[in-house]
Amino acid sequence: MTFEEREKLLRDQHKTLVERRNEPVEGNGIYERYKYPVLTGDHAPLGWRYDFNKERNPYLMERFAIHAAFNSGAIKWGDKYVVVTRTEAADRKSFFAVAESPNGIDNFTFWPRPITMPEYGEPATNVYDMRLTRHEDGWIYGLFCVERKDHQAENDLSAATAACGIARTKDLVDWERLPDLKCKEQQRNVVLHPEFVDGKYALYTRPQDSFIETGSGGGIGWALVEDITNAEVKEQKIINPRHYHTITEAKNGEGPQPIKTDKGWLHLAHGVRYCASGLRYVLYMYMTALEDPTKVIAQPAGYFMVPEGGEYIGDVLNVLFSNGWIADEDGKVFIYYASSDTRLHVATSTIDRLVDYCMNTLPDGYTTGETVKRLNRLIDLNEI
Ligand code: M1P
Repeated sequence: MTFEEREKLLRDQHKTLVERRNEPVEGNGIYERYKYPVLTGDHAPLGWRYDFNKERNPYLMERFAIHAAFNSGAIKWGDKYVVVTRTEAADRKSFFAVAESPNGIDNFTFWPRPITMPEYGEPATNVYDMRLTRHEDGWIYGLFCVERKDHQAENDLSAATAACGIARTKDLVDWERLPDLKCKEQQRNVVLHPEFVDGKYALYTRPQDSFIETGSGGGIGWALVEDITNAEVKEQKIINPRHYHTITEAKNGEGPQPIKTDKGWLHLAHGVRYCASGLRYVLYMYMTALEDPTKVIAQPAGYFMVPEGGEYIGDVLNVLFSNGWIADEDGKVFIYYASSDTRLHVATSTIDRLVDYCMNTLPDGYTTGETVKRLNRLIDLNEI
């Protein structure tokens, strides 16, 4: 194949992938999944991966591999559906990149350049999982995990620390980096609540004893912060605890920023449990009270979404993770979830359906006996 033929093939294949129409798949009444992922590493612009100069790159070989595009923050941007992806290069480093779609379900195209996130303190080894919050103070905040080498354990090559990075922007291109969240524990999955609470910034936290293990960190926490430009967790309370023998036994973490509804705040989160094949990540939902966002008012038993089919397979098997969703003014909700740390998908629902799901699905009773009672209750209803 000549250079020119190969270039044409690459460009045709890329166009076909990016412009592929997505189709909903009939689901469980709560949400619809879609046939194709909305973003993969292959969606990255060809100009990020190839040098198209024939003299410099006579074999037209890939010069920079983009391996994956997955856990993504999401925001409505004018009439566009925008995600800020965790994009992973061949060297295992993640970086943030913005992609937009005209309809939220397909035709996602990356903006011309990845985000150049300013550093704070010791340069991050890795950054990922940005949660976007359009805050009532007028800024758009991106909170994300900042991973650095754990210098207390120099000889352990996998020893790392996790902190919450904070940055804000008005245009998703230029970001002002603020100091990392100060906290006694390590932190991942920190999310900024969109409104002030008691005149303070409010954070969903996830305290953890070490880089992987939450240990004594009992679940999703809540902390108020006076100054977001010098944010410090002084007090933290657990609002959504982990439980033995449930989907959250090993850990849990807040997903995207919560959505305000007239019945309460809708939350999407992930729960993690140990099993013979490792960790299993699934998504679940809960609601908190409008007047007190720390008070859980509904939480259906078990999971909301689990990996299905090809979603099980990827770099980290058996993982669904979500850190982005968009609620349209007409009540439609676009849930961006990633599978197995490899690719990004969308599922659609509505505020009404999600509230109905949360309010009318019975909560976990924590024993087999209670589960059978719940099932019998439904069977009884169908026999009336
Ligand atoms: O590999 C699965 C997930 O592991 C981490 O999630 P958590 O903080 O809950 O342990 C994150 O690295 C996340 O990006 C990843 O998808």
